[in-house]
Amino acid sequence: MPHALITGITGQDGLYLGELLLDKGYEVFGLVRGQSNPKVAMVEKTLPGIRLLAGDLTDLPSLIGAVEVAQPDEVYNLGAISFVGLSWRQAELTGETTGIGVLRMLEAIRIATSDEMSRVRFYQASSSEMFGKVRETPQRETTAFHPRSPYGVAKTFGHYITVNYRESYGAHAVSGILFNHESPRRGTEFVTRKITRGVARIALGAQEKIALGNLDARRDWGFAGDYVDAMWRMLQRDTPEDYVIATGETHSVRDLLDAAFGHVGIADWSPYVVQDPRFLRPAEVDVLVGDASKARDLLDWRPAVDFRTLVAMMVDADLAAARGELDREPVPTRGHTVPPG
Ligand code: NDP
Ligand code: GDR
Repeated sequence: MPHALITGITGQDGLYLGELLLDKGYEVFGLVRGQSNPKVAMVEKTLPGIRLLAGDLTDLPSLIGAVEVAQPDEVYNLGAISFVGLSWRQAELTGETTGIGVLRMLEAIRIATSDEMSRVRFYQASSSEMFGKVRETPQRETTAFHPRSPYGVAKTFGHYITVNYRESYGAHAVSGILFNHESPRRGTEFVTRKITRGVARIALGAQEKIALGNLDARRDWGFAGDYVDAMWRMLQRDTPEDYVIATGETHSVRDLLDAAFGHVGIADWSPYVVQDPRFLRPAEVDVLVGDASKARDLLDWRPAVDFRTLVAMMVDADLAAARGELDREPVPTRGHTVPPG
C-alpha cells in the first residue's frame, strides 16, 4: 500500500486529494497545525481512515517528524497561506509559510531520507499568481513570472526552490502551476464562494447585498476535483516536470455574477451588488488564462467540469447549506423563487 503525506489536509484541495488517494488504496497521512484545530473532526468525517499528524510548515522539526512517521512514497505540499488579499496584511507570515515552508518541507524529506530524496516523490502547489502581470497569453510552463502580491512572490520562491532541489539533489520534485480551482468546499473569502454563498442567501431572503472589489478581473476557473487528479498524475510520471493546469477559458467576476444570479432566476443583479474599496488590492492581476496542452499530452488530463456547471454546483450546495442554517435559525424569507432541492 503506497503512503502519501498531504500538508494542507484541512483545505479545499487537501480534502479532494485525500478522497482520491484513499479511493486508490493509499495510506494517507495529513499534517494538521495548532494544538486543537477545529477542522480535525470534519477531516476525520470526510476522510475515514486518514492518519493525522501534528506539524507546521514554519517548524522544521515537526516536518521531519511527520516524514519519519508517515514514511511517504509521495508528499503533496498543499499547505500555505493561500488568500492573496491577506498576503499584504501578513506578508512576513506569508513568506514564512507559503515560501520558506516549501524549503522546510524539502529539507525535511532530505534529512529524513538521509540524502536519498529521490525515494520520495514531491508535489509543490505552485500557482498562476506567479504569472501576475502577464507577459504572454495564454500562460504556459515557459511563460515568465511577474508576481503581483506577497503571496505570488512567496509561491515563486517555492516554485524555484522545488526546481532547485530537483537539479541539486536529484529530488523527484514537480510543481503544478494550477490556475484557480473552486468547489463547494472553497473558503468563503474567495470571490467564487463569496458570490455563490451570497446569491444563495439573497435568494432565500437571508442577505441583502454582496460587497465586492474589482468586477473586471478575469480568471481561468476550474473544478478542484478535476485539479487534484492532475496532481496525482504528475507524480506517477517517472520524469519529474512542471505542468500548467487550467481550463483554457477566462471569465470576469461579472460573468461569475451573471452565472450565479442567473442560476436562481435573477437576470439583473445590480440591486444586490455593491462595490467596496476595501476589497480592492494594492496591485491586481487583471487577466489569467492557462494553456494546459502539456498536461493533456503527457498526463492525458482534461478538465471535466465547465464554468457554468461549476457555478451551478456551488450555488446549489450553498442553497442547501443556507436552507439548513435557516431551518436552525428561522429568518423571514422573501424575494425570489429558487430551484427546488
Ligand atoms: P486552502 O486555503 O483551502 O488550504 C490551505 C491549507 O494550508 C489549510 O489546510 C491550512 O491549514 C494549511 N496551512 C496554512 N498555514 C499552514 C502552516 N503554517 N503549516 C501547515 N499548514 C498550513 O487552500 P487550497 O486547498 O485552495 O489550495 C491548496 C494549495 O494550492 C495552496 O498552497 C494554494 O496556495 C495552492 N493553490 C491553490 C489554488 C486554488 O485555486 N485553490 C490555485 C493554485 C495554487 P488550516 O486549516 O489549519 O488553516
Ligand atoms: P485569487 O482568488 O486572488 O485569484 O487567488 P480570489 O477569489 O481571492 O480573487 C479572484 C479575483 O476576484 C477579484 N475580486 C475579489 N476577490 C475576493 N477574494 N473578494 C472580493 O470581494 C473580490 N472582488 C473582486 C480579486 O481582486 C481577484 O482579481 C486564488 C487563490 O486560491 C490562490 O491561492 C491561488 O494561487 C490562485 O487563486 C490561483
